[in-house]
Amino acid sequence: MTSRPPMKLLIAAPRGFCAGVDRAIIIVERAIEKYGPPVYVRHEIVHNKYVVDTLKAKGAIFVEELDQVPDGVPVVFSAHGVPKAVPAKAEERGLDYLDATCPLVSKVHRQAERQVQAGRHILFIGHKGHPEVVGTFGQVPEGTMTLIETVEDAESFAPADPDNLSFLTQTTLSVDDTAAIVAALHRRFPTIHAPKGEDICYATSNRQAAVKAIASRCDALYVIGAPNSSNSLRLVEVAEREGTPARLIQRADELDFDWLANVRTLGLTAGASAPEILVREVVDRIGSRYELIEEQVETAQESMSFKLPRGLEAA
Ligand code: 0JX
Ligand code: SF4
Repeated sequence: MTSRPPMKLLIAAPRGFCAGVDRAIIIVERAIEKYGPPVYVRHEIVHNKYVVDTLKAKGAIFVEELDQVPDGVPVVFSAHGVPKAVPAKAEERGLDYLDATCPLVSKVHRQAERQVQAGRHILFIGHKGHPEVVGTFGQVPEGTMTLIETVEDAESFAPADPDNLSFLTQTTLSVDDTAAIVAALHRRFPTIHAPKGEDICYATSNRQAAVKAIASRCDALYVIGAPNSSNSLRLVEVAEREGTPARLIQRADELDFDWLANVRTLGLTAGASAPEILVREVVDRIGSRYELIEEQVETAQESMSFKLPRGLEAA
């Protein structure tokens, strides 16, 4: 038997599921128990194929728009949030709907409404086309919110009333990029109204900080997550900015052992929508080729949990 070469594996913590993802998945599972299958889900409940496939096997049907949900069946809205028009339409059609929007995303929705009520124009820092951005824009009347994606956008924005602005952000952004955009906004518009707390959520910042803590010790780093998962993509960027080559993979079958040829220390983390079972799958697959020396590097402890919607609490 040939001996396996050694490899040090630094596993970041916190990683993987956040409280909003846990809650969203439980909502779909409980809805299936309560109503019986099928339960429709508008958009991937979280951006992870394994999670979606597992729920499909239990009786969930995933669609992109409410129009695709037949009359008389329950529908769940994804963790990323929806424009106001979506629950309004569901009500109009008499559909039973359950909102799995993360409470931290809903908090941003409410702040957006409040800023509009206060008569301020909102600069929303986020990524164009992302469902959370679409959902947050859908909380306020058209023309009251402008998307800012980059420092350049912040530098070139020409407001009608520079003294009547506020900004809000998507929850899953790069902490560092956002700080640079916010700094540009504060410099250009000293009276701009800032959100009370951070809009970037605890899970996003903790996962980025954990990657930062290990990246410089690693020759390469894998992030387990989906290509449409904003928070997972940000983790790849964090590692790369520390000078560590990093890749996003969904599952163990995407591991590239050629890429690992000269790697002595590998970093590993998982986005907020990636289940721990996939971390174990990846570790086991790497372990089939290398003698692994695993080290978990914990930079924060998380204890956040969110209440379930009424009617779905455990019996
Ligand atoms: O693309 P995102 O990071 O916003 O979503 P994902 O990967 O499904 O993560 C969990 C849901 C996050 C909502 O804020
Ligand atoms: Fe909520 Fe943050 Fe998780 Fe998004 S990443 S679901 S905002 S806790």
